[in-house]
Amino acid sequence: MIELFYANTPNGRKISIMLEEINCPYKVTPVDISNGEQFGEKFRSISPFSKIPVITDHEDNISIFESGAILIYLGEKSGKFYDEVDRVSINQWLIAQVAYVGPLLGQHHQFHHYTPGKSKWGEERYFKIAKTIYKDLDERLQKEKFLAGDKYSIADIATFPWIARHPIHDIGLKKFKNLSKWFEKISEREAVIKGYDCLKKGESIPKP
Ligand SMILES: N[C@@H](CCC(=O)N[C@@H](CS)C(=O)NCC(=O)O)C(=O)O
Repeated sequence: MIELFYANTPNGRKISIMLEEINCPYKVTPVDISNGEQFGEKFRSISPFSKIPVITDHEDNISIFESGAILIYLGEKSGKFYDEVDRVSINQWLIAQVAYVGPLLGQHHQFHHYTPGKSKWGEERYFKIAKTIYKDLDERLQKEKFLAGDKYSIADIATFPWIARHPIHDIGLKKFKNLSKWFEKISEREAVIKGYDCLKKGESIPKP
């Protein structure tokens, strides 16, 4: 049994989607990050930077923080979506997501969506970067079916919930034909639909 410490954010959803994809029994423990629950002593003992997601694998008595490390752990444990022969490619696209795509789109959320008018510089800078990310992902998906190649992998699972925030990006996902097609294809997967709404609140994936 895996316990997932979760909030319904892109980083949280990466893991609920993966757990559904590998058909792993799991329990969701919500962490109310808008009310500071992540700073509690007990949670910090498994999450030194006070961030979700974290998992505790009660079978192996281990807790793991950082979404990329969790996806690798679950990929290795299940033998799914992290094929050994494709690992160099999967690792590149996974690390690009956790180190670049996620954090930079996150800044775009902050300046453009949550605090408009606060910093023109920040709004312009991260809007431009967000558009470049869409363009670069679109170019990659023109060449390959999925980010790491011809197979759906943890790199796609990591990137998908960030693109699912497209309505607040204000870029127009539809304009990016390949990215949009990739997004729609993944949106249709049963595990993705279930994992996206793992709190069973009726949250649905926004269409392009
Ligand atoms: N690099 C981390 C980032 C995790 C992260 O930023 N989590 C956010 C929610 S999406 C969080 O817990 N924020 C609470 C806070 O910053 O206080 C990962 O990929 O797991």
